[in-house]
Amino acid sequence: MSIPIACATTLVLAAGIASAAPSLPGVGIRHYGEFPADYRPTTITLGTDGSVYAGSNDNAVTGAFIRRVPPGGGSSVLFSNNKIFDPDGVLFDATGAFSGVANSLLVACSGSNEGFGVIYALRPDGTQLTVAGPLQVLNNNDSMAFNSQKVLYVNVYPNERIVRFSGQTPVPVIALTGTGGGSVMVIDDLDRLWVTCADGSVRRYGSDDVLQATIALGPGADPAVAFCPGGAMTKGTYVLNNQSHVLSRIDAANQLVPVGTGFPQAYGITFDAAGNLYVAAYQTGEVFRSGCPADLNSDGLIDDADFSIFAVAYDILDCADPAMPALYPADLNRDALVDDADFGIFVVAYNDVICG
Ligand SMILES: [Ca+2]
Ligand SMILES: [Ca+2]
Ligand SMILES: [Ca+2]
Ligand SMILES: [Ca+2]
Repeated sequence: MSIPIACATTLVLAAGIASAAPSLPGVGIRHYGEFPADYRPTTITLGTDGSVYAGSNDNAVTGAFIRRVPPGGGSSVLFSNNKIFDPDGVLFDATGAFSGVANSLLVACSGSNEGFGVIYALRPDGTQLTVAGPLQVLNNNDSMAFNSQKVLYVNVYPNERIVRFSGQTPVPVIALTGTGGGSVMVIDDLDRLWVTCADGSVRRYGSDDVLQATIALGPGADPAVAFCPGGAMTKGTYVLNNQSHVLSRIDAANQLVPVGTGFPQAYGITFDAAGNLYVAAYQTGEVFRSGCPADLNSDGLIDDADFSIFAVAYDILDCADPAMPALYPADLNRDALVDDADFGIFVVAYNDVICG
């Protein structure tokens, strides 16, 4: 009987390795759902009910359906009733501030004419209306974000511009000339706008649209950004380096504080209101979600392998000790010590066995 059990264990471990699971020490991260392998999620956004919507970089001339991973995770389901051409950018419009339709999904796309862009809204039933464009000032627009006043900003990559809507009129407000153009954009709780650029940097602009900081990650970093409001993970703006596959928080001094490793190539990253992280892998469509902190080796199981890692760290105690494993996975309450407080958290999670 031991042979089948051993085989089953090996298969589970092999599957974990094959998916190149990311690691988020002290927080945990696990498989949550998946889009089709060829979906190429480029932006993701969360619905009020917890659905994960993704824009697709499927540039088929016939268009692509917008899909969502349902609340609680699992395989994606169709959302849009019709195919949409070049639907890279998605942003949930919970209040209907931009679309006029509560709980609608904004979709930023190329127009049917070369050099133009359009923003659609998908109603909760998946039907579609045009909200802006087609306009040259929105040329092939993609990443979108709301500020605290629910004013919409849109990245217009080919124009090397970020556009802000004044009512329904798009007005260019930030020039990204010389950066290679913007990619992923997010607005934090202070209405500061963060945009990743093709030159491998993250640029931060104040609510007055003035450049405040340029954080260079390297020419090949191809980064993505997201803002965490606090809670399950420390509040702040996070950047994923798609060359090193390291996720870092950007601290108040604009320094990168690494928090996770082994991430897949991804541009669709976001946080929910409780500070949980969602990541959609660009190449595979796999969706990861943070959580399951006692899974110290990030294999989806909570077992004796994790306890062994915990026991070693508990004996070392101080995260400043060079012997402590990198990124301190056993410091579950993130206070720089591995002690009885962490053990209390570990024991509760250990009883769950499988990351739920
Ligand atoms: Ca595209
Ligand atoms: Ca596009
Ligand atoms: Ca584990
Ligand atoms: Ca601790």
